[in-house]
Amino acid sequence: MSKKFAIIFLALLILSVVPMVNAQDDSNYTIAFVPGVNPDPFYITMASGVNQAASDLGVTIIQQDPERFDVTVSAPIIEALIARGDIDALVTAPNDRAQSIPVLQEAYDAGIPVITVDTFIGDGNYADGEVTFPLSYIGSDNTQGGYIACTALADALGEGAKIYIQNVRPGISTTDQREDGCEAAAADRGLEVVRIDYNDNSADTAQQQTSAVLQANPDITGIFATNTFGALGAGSAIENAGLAGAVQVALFDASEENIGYLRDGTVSLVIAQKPSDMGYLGVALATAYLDGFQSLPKRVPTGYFVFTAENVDDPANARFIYSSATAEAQPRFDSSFNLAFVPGVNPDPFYITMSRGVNAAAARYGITVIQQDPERFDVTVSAPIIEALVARGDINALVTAPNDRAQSIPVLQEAFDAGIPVITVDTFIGDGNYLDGEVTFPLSYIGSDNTQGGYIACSALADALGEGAKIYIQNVRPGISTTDQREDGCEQAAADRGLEVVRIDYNDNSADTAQQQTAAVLQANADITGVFATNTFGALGAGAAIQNAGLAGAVQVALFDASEENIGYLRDGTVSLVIAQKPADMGYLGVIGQMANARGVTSMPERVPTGYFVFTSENVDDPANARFIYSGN
Ligand code: T6T
Repeated sequence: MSKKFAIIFLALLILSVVPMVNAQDDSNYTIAFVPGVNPDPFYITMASGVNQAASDLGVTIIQQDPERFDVTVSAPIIEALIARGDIDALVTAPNDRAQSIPVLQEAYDAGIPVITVDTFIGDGNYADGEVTFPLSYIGSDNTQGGYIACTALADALGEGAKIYIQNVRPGISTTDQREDGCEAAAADRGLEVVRIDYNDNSADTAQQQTSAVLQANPDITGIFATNTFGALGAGSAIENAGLAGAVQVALFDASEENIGYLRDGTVSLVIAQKPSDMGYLGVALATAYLDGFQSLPKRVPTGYFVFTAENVDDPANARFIYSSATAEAQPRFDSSFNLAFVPGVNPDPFYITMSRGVNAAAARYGITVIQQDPERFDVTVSAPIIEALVARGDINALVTAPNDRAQSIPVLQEAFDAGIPVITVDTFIGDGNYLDGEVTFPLSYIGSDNTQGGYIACSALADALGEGAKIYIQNVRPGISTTDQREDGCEQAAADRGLEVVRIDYNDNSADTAQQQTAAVLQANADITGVFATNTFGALGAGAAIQNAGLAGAVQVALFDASEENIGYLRDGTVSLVIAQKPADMGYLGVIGQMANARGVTSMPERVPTGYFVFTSENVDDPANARFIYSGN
């Protein structure tokens, strides 16, 4: 790297190590938590997660409980919270997917960000569905839950069996979907759903309804109860009718009573949701948003544990049983918790910015960050660094950007095998699908959708240049997950829009090399009118080459990464587009994921896409967008 580039990056590196102002100083946020109803073991357990996250992150919770699962009860509670004027965010389980919209819209319009937990409003698709103002919907995949329950009944009863569904009330997103899931399983497995009753969330009503139906239909051999209260009532009815074992029963929600029905043989299956995870992640993501790190996943599915007679007494599974009292928060983490952070390389404005997010989240938790920077984006440099960290024996978690999707696997496996949970940020290993892909041991992959990023860049070139234009791609090195995908995305856009990719060069992450290559290609191919550079260093070199050749404006250039230099090229007209990733968000959410995991949360999403901001000459000087320019402070 030339002296000029080195000085620039060194300056940025120095800025980044300036001690972070503890994010907690001026932001002990007040977060309102409004469950669906209480007392309810499900929401009582959720509150344990809410309170633990609040303690870990240093925020204040105001919990207000509706006494009935009813929007006419919860709406006034939320309106009163809005009227207080001191609520920074709202975490709530809306009682009705349609009727709860107005009051939550009111909160949003009052400047209170909303996260829904357990239930959702609209169609639950907050990315581009009926309702999009909530930040995230964190909860079970309830259709899947109903399907699991009634598949289990089918396994026990066989095709042709007759079953009965005990549900709550139409309009509740969760129990509506459980009913749908059960009916889908019944259709797939040849069960007949004889009747569905709605108990309005009353165990007494559920018991009376179930007794009457079993009396009137002795050929019903299976029952599915879609939530705690229906389960409580159905279980009592089965017990009172002396039908334990004669009727197979699948219950939703692992309250202590429902677990008791499993232990005494009254029911055969209890599906546990993870309400504590919902609560913890709801508060953690709300805090991230309020801290300015706003790339929250619009949907966080929180998974299940399925209890049977065989596994109900295993102590390892006790943590999935709902509690009848909200647990006291465990003591906060402290500086003895060592989180290792290994960027892809430094100095690099992208990773310098990422460390800002890492340090902000770590300051909230009061933990220690041990940052070790590879001096080259190269696994032969980063692997020994990670090995040395593993050898220390005191690293509790690792957040890193692997340099190579294949060659970085062994050292990260070594960390995992040593008991160090791994989260990858920016880049991934294997195919990046940590749920059921080539490599699944990392907890999560948090980073841009890079294929989309490359597509955006070269679609913009196509918009400016038109069909038939010839373009050049400045890339880094094959094997880097992110830049490989950006190249793929650009080539897809070129194919869709009739651009010709004349040449692709690889600069090995050197701005000097990128500059020499770009200058040579532009000299040899006067008909190239578009350039796409896939990362900071390629952008820096390509921009310099365009400037030196006096081609600013004559050649359309799309750059990845919003370093100060690349923004400068946009401002002086050298380039036409700069795509900003959100590295600080990646860093912050990487720490959240690790600390949630350390608290026993098992629902961190395996994939968290962090989005983009696309700079053009029209929006680059808007102060509201300055936060997307890479900087260490
Ligand atoms: O099943 C849970 C929850 O998921 C549902 O939305 C409402 O009922 C419960 O709270 C259990 O009572």
